Amino acid sequence: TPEQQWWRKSTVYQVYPKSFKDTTGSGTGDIKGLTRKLDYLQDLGIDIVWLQPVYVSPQNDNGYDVADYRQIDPTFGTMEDFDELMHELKKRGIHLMTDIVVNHSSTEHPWFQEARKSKDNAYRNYYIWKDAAPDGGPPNNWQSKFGGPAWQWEETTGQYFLTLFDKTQADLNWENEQVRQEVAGLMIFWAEKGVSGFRMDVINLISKDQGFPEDDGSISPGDGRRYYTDGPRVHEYIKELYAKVFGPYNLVTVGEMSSTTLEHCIRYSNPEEKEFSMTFNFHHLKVDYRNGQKWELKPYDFEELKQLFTKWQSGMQRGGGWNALFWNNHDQPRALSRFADDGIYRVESAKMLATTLHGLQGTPYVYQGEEIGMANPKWLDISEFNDIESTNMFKILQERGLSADEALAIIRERSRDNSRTPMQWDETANAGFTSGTPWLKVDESYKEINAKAQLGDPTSILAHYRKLIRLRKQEEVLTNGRYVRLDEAHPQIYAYARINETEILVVVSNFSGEHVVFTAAGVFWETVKGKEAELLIGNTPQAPAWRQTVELSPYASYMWIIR
Ligand code: TEU
Repeated sequence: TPEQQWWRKSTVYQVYPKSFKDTTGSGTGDIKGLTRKLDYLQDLGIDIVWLQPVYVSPQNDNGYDVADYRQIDPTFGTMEDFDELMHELKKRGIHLMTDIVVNHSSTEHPWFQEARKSKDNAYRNYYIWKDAAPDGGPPNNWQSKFGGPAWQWEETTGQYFLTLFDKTQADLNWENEQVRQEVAGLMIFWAEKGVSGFRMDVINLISKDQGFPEDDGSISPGDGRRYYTDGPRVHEYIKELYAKVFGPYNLVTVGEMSSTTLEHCIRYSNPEEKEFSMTFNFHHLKVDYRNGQKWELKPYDFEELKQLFTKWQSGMQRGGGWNALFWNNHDQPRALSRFADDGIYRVESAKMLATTLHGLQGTPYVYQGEEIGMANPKWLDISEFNDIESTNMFKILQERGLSADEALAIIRERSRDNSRTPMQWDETANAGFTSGTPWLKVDESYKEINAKAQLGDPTSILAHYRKLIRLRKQEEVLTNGRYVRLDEAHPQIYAYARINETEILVVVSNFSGEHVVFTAAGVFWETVKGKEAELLIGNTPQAPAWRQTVELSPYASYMWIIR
């Protein structure tokens, strides 16, 4: 029912706590820092905060290596700080969505510390252990997503254990009913504390083909993902979590689906399936991967981008699924630098990308800094980077024969650090993020790109996001309008409509630095010609009048509604 699905009109703000706001001078963000900034988020008008992991962790993967699922890591503060955050959020009518990372745990988790002691330890089968291959090597040729083999040798018991990510992130064995009970228990712990929902990390990887077959290299050597992505029992496991936790606590849940399919995402997010509220998929963020490989560059394919948006909008509507809409997150370079212009047309570009995304069907996610137009830092030395994936790949790319400069050029484009530079609050030292030395350099742009400079400015990127978030609540057609693509493979323009019984909403965006002309196709124009169109939001001082041909200046973007 609409009340149960309140989050279909919501906007989620993603907080990467390590880089959000530091109140202790440690150089690392903390929970108190987020609490201090809730008025800023309330002013923006967001409904849900997605707080990324703040649990006990050795921080090898910035908190996605959890060593205690029920304790706050001292780096981020205390459980009292968390309770204060909950209280302050509730006062402002803002919901909290926490991050649940249960495809794997840290090897420092007590479960793993026990499991590694002996083959008959009570916790042994919380993880995935295999004997060495006859040659003594790993059980199969699967590669980790961070580079290198996906198996680690454990000396004491003489077996390998599976690590799809970092070698200190041991995959949990979901075949083991005890593991599933533990996961339900830890989620209930946080649900009892009052969280309104969860983001579930790579949750579509939890069911592995129990034969652990050798990969045939048809995607890339040792890829292996077909043997654990959207696996045999994944929907069964999620339905179990729904029955035990999501349903009883009426939670809003989003699954991060790595390398997934439209068909599975319909099953994961159609309410009748009783699995997730919505899903993240990443296909639109691979249109600049040469040969589908993250670490091979190519200019992004604009037509492919528009086809993917169209496939997922139309497909999920037909199937009754629900998209989590996003350009940015902590694993991706900033979209402003990647798909538009972070130079002279930075402001128009940021607004254009925002309008283009927020006009679609789904729940939009705003990643910290996106709302003020933060862009990729332009670092020149590998020592400035910090992320485990980037530092691993810098070595691996050179082992593949690239020079250090060639490898660095790729890292600069693709590193997850691009989106992890500290939030730029104001023009004071370290952008007001910390009074200490930031764990990752603050980008030089903070003197002119910061929240304070935009708060009172109605022409700012921040004001544009505030307005889009409000429109989602005001305009029903943004929630239930049927999606129709309007541009026929135009090289610079993306245009679409959202149509319901009473209104037609139109979004036209110029993804280029050129002046272009959009012409609404005959059939569509037949349905709207002669009707008044009201401009809901634009990114230029004057918007062109609504007619069949519309001139667009560089990165111009308009949303009209015909009632
Ligand atoms: O990301 C999983 C995932 O899909 C990423 O590894 C993504 O494939 C890659 O970064 C893009 O090339 C989640 C978290 O968002 C990420 O921060 C963690 O590192 C990862 O899982 C392991 O927990």
